[in-house]
Amino acid sequence: MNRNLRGRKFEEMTNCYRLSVCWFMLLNLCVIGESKQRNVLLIIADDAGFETDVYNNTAIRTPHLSALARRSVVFQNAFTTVSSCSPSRSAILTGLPQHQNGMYGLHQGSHHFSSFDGVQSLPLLLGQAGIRTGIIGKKHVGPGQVYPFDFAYTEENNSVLQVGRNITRIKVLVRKFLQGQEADRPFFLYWHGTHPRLDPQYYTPEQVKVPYFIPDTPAARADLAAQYTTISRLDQGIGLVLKELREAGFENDTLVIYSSDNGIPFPNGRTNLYWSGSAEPLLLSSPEHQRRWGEQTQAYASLLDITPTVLDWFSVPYPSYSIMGGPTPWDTVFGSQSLHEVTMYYPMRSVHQGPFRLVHNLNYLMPFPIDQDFYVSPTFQDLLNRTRAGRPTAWFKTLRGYYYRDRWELFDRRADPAETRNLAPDPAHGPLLHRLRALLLKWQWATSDPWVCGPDAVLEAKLTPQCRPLFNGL
Ligand SMILES: [Ca+2]
Repeated sequence: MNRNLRGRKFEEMTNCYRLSVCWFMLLNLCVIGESKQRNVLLIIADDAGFETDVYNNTAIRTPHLSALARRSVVFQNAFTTVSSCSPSRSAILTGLPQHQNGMYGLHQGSHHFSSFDGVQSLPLLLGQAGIRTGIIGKKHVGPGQVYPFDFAYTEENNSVLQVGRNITRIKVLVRKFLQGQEADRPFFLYWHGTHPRLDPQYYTPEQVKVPYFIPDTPAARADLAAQYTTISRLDQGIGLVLKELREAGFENDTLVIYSSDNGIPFPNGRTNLYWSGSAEPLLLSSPEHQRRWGEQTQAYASLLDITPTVLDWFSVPYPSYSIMGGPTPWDTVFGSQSLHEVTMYYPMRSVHQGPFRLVHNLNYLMPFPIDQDFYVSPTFQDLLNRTRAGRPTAWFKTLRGYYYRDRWELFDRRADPAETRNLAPDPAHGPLLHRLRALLLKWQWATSDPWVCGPDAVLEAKLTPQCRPLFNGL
C-alpha cells in the first residue's frame, strides 16, 4: 500500500476530498469512470461493534456478515469521528465532522440539532447527478432539504419499528426499491438498522465475551447477550437484503459498504472518544476488485471517507467547500464530539495516529455526562449500585475516574490497549504530546471548528480569526 496517499495534496488526488480520502485511493484500488452502471448499498448498523465472527468473536454467529466479508476488504482500523447517532450519521452523509456540518447533537425530540442549510450532502449531490437515492430505516438527520431521498421509508413517514427493525418488512421495501429501478439509472440505497433490546435472547450471559471496557458482571453479561441478539437479527437482515440485491441482478455492479454509527451502548463505549467508543467495523465490498476480497487491511479509515468514496464510485465531482481541511497522514484519524443529548455538553476533540491516541476534554472540570438510555441500562444501574454500596465493580475504571477526566489524555495502545495510563503529564512524552496537539489544532483550524480556542481563550473570528486569552487559569 502506498503510505503517502493520505499525505498527498488535493491537486494530486484526482477526485478526493482534501479533508478525507476515498478508500479506493487508500487501498490502491483503481476506479475508472466509464459508462458501466454502478450502484451503492450503504448499510450502517445502530450501536453495533465487533460482535461478529468477522472480527474473531467466536461466541456469536453472523453467517451473512461473514459471507459479505469474504467478498470485502475488512478494515481493522476504522473509526467514527463522533460517538453519537445523529452527529455520526450527518458526518457519514456529508464527509464533514459534526462541528463543520452543524449537527452538534441528536436530531430528534427536544435535542433538535440539524445540519447547516448550505451543506451539500451525499444524497443531495447524487440526486443532482441523476442517481436514484433511497433510504430505509431510521433517518435521524435533518433538515429535510439537506438530506433529500427519492425513496424514503423512515421514522418521518412510518413506524420506526417497522422500517428499522422488522427485517421482513425491510426486505419487502428493498424489493420495492429495486423493482422501481429504471434501466441504466444508477442507485444509492442507504439502510439504517435500529436499536437493540427488544428481541428475545438467543444467547446466554455465560456465552458472551466481555470486552475489557465492560464490567464482568451478570448484569453486563445479560446486556451483552441482548446486544448479540440484536447483531444476529441485523445479520439475518443483511442476508435478506443481499439476497434481494442478488435476485434483482445487481450483485455484480453494486458497491456494498457495512459499518456502524458509534460505539456500543456500554460504559466507555457510546458517547466516548476512546478507542472503545470510536472504533468501528468496516467492510468494503467492490464487485470490481475481486482479487482483494477477504483481505484484512491495517489502513486507517475514517467514516468521513464514505462520502468521497461513494462520489468517486459514481464519478460525481465534490462540492468545493471553502472550509475543507488539508491532507491527512494515512495512519491518522480525527474525532470531534460536542454533545449527544442537548443536556450533555461535553466537547472533546481527538487524534489517533498509529498507536497513539490523544483526547482533548475541553470541559474537563465538569463530570462526564450520562445519556438517558444508558443510565437505565442494567449494566449502568448495577455499576451505580455497586459503587454506592462499596462493592467490587469488576470494572477497569472507577465511576469517579470515568466522570472526572484530565484535560489531555494521551495513550500508547501498543503498551496499553485498554487506554488506562495517561501519558500526557509524563515529561518523557512531552514532544509527542506537543506534536499531536499541534496536529489536532491544525485540523481544527482547517475544518473551521468553533471550539478551536477552548477552554482558555475565545475565538474572535472578525478580520483575522484568532484566539484571545481569557486568563481563566487553564
Ligand atoms: Ca447509534
